[in-house]
Amino acid sequence: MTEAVERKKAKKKTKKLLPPRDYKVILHNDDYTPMEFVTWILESIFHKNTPDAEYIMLDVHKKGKGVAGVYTFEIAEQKVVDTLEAAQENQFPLQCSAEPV
Ligand code: TYC
Repeated sequence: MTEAVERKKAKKKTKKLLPPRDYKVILHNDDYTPMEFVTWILESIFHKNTPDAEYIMLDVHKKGKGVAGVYTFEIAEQKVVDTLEAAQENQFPLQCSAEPV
């Protein structure tokens, strides 16, 4: 076996560490979820004050979707679950998702 092949075989594979990625939590518009409920979700789950919550809700209503907040993967995932659970409990079709920034 050539020296080059030996070295390649022996070389320890080191996993490249990438910086942690942030995730946007996206709220999606629909025709049935009440505006007050979306505002309440933004206040209670995303810790927005009332004017910010109302602004984001109206932006989603007008544009189809919008960012509720930016978090680490685990926190973003939990916010999506909490939002979908609250919507289901209240029988609203509100949709929420997460995507990398
Ligand atoms: N479009 C809804 C209505 O008119 C309000 C709404 C806003 C629904 C934002 C979902 O993510 C949403 N009642």
